[in-house]
Amino acid sequence: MRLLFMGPPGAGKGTQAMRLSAELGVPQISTGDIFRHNVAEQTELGQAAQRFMDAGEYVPDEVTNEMVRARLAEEDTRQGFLLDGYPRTVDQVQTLDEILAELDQELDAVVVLSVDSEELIARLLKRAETSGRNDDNEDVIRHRQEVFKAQTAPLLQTYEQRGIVVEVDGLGDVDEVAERIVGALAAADKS
Ligand code: B4P
Repeated sequence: MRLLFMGPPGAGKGTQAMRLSAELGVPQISTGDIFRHNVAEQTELGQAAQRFMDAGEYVPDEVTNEMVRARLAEEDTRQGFLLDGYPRTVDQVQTLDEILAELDQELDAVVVLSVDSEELIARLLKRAETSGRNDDNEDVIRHRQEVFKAQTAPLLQTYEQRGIVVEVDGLGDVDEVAERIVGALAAADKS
């Protein structure tokens, strides 16, 4: 199973991807988590990413693409993977296509979580109380929503044209949304 999780910041990508990856027994690859880990460890990659993340901007494509290319070359992705938060730009979509072609792999589905913007902001402000993330404050949260609308939302069309989008309502409690995702993948004959 090779899946992408897409949706605006706060839609529940990370939350749901973690659950589904455990259920399916395939790795969750969250570009945000990998960046945060590198920032915490103060690696070169972390230093390259930090100022973009703190400002709510995307990390440059060259940096992000190389990181994903290296991760998808690892052995544990052979039976499948769940990409969470990648691709987010046109360039990343093209690079992912190239990487998968080189590996002779194809995506099975793109799970798109939709949630209205005020709920997104409320969720992220709630997370801000405990996360310690520099990008969880109201101004940056609002900016991240704008960046998503401008750069990532249009990419959905590309995957819609390929007929692999599975849209799921992300409102409701975490268990409810998880059930919806599994049901929607089954209905689309993707599980
Ligand atoms: P991410 O780590 O992907 O952060 P995010 O978009 O905010 O989503 P996240 O997965 O954390 O939140 P979720 O919706 O699960 O990216 C952070 C930064 O990294 C980006 O701004 C960028 O700088 C950089 N980056 C990452 N990928 C990149 C890429 N491909 N290219 C360039 N730069 C990149 O959950 C949010 C909150 O909602 C949580 O607190 C959760 O508990 C809560 N929640 C989830 N489901 C809920 C539900 N059903 N009900 C109530 N609350 C819920």
